Amino acid sequence: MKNADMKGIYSALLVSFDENGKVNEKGLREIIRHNIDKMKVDGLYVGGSTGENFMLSTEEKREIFRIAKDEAKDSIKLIAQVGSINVYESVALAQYATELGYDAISAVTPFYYKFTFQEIKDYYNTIINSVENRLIIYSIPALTGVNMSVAQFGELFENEKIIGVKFTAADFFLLERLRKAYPDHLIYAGFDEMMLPAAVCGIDGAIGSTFNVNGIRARQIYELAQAGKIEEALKIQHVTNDLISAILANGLYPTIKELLKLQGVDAGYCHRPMASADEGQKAVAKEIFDNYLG
Ligand code: NGF
Repeated sequence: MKNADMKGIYSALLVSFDENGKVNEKGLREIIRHNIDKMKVDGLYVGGSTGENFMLSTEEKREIFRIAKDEAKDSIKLIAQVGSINVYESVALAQYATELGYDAISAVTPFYYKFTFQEIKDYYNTIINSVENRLIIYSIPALTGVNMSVAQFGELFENEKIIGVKFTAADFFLLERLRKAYPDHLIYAGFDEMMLPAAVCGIDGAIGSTFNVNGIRARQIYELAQAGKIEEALKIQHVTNDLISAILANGLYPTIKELLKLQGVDAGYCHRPMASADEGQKAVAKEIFDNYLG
């Protein structure tokens, strides 16, 4: 397969902010080190939903790309999510990430306005044709409202620099159809709680928020599924989903940040308007940690 170097388990990187919403560089570096040294991920997806990216200024996005590359260097793969409904911002960020040496860029489907498929295609070709790099489509219909068909993915893949998709959806029929139609394109699972069924469909890797704290189990599920050991993989998916259910019920990103703090990582605050964990959520996070991660 082309681009096989990009296969694997990627944490969707969390970002540590201070109380005023500024990037906490020391904390961000600690989160990156935790992912590399403890979670043993193959790569990081920088600037995604988990990075609270869509609440940030262009300068802050650049700062995060710079810090992540500086901390990780070439030890793991790095994907920069540059998508924005301002395509000129996306181009500038794609150019910056490419200059920094990112292994690939990714862009969320443009959202909020109901863009036509031709507009979406123009967006992706404009971004990737502005750089010497490769691009992974970020498809997350539940948050963007953008649903693309097998044929439309194929039209985007006509550009050889568009090498795959981060598939954050529960539509396993579509996932199977994409796998069959485009065996040479990368497909990453985006929902951590559905990694096993996605792995059975033949994904090339996964990108997830919960891997920041549960990366070891994520790899086990992926590798066991690839080895055909589905029952063993399912047992680990069950524990993983007990953990993910508890995290989701307590608030996704605030809880993952608290779980990192319980391991000595300065994961900081969430970026307003997203609220950080209150005392009740912190207490529940401690229980979650003791039950599943301690
Ligand atoms: O957080 C979301 C939003 N999805 C992530 C992941 O797809 C996000 C997923 O890991 C991501 O990769 C990014 O930061 O851009 C979920 O948090 C997890 O499966 C729990 O539902 O839906």
